[in-house]
Amino acid sequence: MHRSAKDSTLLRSTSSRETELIPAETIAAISTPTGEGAIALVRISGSGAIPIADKLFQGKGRPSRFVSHVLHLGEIVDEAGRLIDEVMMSIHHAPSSYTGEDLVEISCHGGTLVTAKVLDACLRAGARGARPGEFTERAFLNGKMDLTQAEAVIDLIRARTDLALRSATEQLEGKLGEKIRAIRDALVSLLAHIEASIDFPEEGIEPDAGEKLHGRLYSIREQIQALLATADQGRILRDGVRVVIYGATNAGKSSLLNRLLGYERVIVSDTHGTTRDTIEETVNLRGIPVRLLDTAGFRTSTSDIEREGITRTERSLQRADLRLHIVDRNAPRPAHFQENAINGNEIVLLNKSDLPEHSDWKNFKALRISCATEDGLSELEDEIIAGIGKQNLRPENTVAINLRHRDCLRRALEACDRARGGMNQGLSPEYLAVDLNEALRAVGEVIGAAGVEQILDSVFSQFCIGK
Ligand SMILES: Nc1nc2c(ncn2[C@@H]2O[C@H](COP(=O)(O)OP(=O)(O)OP(=O)(O)O)[C@@H](O)[C@H]2O)c(=O)[nH]1
Ligand SMILES: [Mg+2]
Repeated sequence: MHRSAKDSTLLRSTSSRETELIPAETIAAISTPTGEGAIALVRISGSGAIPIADKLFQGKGRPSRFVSHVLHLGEIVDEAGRLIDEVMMSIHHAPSSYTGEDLVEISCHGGTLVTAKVLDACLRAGARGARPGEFTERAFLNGKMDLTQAEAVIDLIRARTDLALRSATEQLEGKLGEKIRAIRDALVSLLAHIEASIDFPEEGIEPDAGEKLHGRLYSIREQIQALLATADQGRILRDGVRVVIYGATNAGKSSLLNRLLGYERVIVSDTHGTTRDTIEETVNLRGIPVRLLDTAGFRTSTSDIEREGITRTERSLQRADLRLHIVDRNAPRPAHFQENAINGNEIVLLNKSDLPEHSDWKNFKALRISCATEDGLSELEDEIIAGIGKQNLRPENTVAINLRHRDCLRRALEACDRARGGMNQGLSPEYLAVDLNEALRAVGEVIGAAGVEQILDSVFSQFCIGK
């Protein structure tokens, strides 16, 4: 199995200078993004990491004699002893390292070629290139973190707002894992009770004990449901809310996108039909990542390109979390405008409040804004936040499950419900035990405690190499 971190297969080192054997499962990768930077980090992990460091590093002392977690200045040399780069190196002895294995970190100069050469030297000395997420995967396999914490590493890297970052940090600290473990413990103790009644059938389940079991199952169900309710928030923090700006041509959609972004991203002009494609940008609105979409304006058009643009607008609207319907209050009410179409996830905006209002809009209840003077934009932000808030967003609650967690927890909930139904029908405890075991397995999958193999690939393949 490729993922056995403790694989004892040995490869002969390709180095001509030393003939030491390096474990095949020692991995190396560049952990910083590609491109030029002041420094880049190359990491080596596995039981061969320190012997490899000994081969490559020239400085005061050998890495194998370094104190753990201390930086040392030196040079990385190739097989022929030629200088590749001047670096800082630290070694981290197992198990006190990120991966839980011996880990070597080399900070070299950030050029693309230099970094590639340092990595190449590590590979020639016996390491193999790491797969995406393999360092974190090893941390998980070595018990340094549970699966929710490993996933939080991805969320942390991808977080675009403070709130998303706080949520990821708390998950990394193990907040979600704690809640899952509490549910598991409750399930285990409930199962123990039921299994006992299977082993000692003559004692049966007393009626009042039956009541208690019911209560306990109910409370487990509540806890699972409370976590499931955070799924929307999880999706919003990870992916952002989709807010689609739409309306007639020339209403000021692109002007609004530019205003909310704070810079001139899209072309604005008084020609009708300026924007023909959907344009997406993410803004941070009070901690919530908002994916703003500017769209092609509605009008009857003879141009194929514009019609395609309008089809795209309609498609975006179907997938919108919130719609901003913007109209020009200086112009007559457009043909497509229907008051009764206004629903919960739509905000109507009368734009160009700096200009006189057309009689069609007299007494019309809507937020009046001006992209020219920025009038009403802060009220608009309030309304957007309120609109998003309706969809289960509670910024004070930072535990937020992802899609994988949701799938596991839904299965757990279904199994609990089957067990509850079974209890009501007075089924024998064996049947209840089957359902509760299934719930236990599904809950365990969230933290990677059960059925690990099939979920690991999907989790770690989302990482970048070197993480
Ligand atoms: N006076 C005034 N003019 C505005 C305001 N907002 C936008 N405009 C002008 O209205 C015209 C159209 O603005 P855009 O933002 O390009 O409108 P749009 O809805 O994106 O138009 P299309 O891309 O053609 O569908 C431009 O000349 C803007 O300068 C406003 O609040 N007040
Ligand atoms: Mg436009």
